[in-house]
Amino acid sequence: NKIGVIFDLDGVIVDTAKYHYLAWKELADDLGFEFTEKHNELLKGVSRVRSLEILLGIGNISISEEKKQEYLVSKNEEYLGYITKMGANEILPGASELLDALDNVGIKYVLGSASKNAPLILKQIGLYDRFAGIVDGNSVSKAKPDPEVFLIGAEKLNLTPKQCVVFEDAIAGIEAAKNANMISVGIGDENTLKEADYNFNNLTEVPSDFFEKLVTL
Ligand code: B16
Ligand code: MG
Repeated sequence: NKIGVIFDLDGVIVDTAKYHYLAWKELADDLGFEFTEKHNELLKGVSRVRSLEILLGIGNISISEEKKQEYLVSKNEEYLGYITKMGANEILPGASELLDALDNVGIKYVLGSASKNAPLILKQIGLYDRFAGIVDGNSVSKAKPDPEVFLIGAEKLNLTPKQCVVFEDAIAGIEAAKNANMISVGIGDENTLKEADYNFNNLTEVPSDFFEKLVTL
């Protein structure tokens, strides 16, 4: 009985949601409507294209496909301005320690993120080489809650879905893990992520014998 781990990126390893927020807010400002941090919650774990659609819905704005493409590019350029300034100090509490613990017991892990910028972010924070594989927004055709991203992750781990443990902060991500038939761990508010098999407020709370216990289940 072997297990492997699939980590979501934003909200689990780093908090890039705050940079997504700033970049989307810039666009909303230009378009002349208010975009709050509460609105931003709706974009967590959701693809870039879908995020734009939700944002435009909030502003009650309809625009051409061409304009949409333009906004997707400008938002990402703005976002990259923040991302390229990131460093290892932005790794969320408990993440490095958890990866160390997995390395020590020989449990492999891959990334399963909706972000097309995931490789860049991992390089910025110095964790890129640690992962056995990276599945990001460039490698999937269907967004979470579709299980595709995690199923490709299982292939990279050479494991069956039931042997995979997914760490996620978004409802759509927990749903995707369930749809993939994997063990799901919700990181963040327990009430929001109540569908998860296990819940922790953050990675520092994951007990040191967590994986050991899973293997013997
Ligand atoms: P990008 P995750 C997701 O990352 C973010 O939570 C979501 O807000 C974002 O829209 C999505 O990545 C796409 O990001 O614009 O960089 O391709 O949580 O799946 O790691
Ligand atoms: Mg996330």
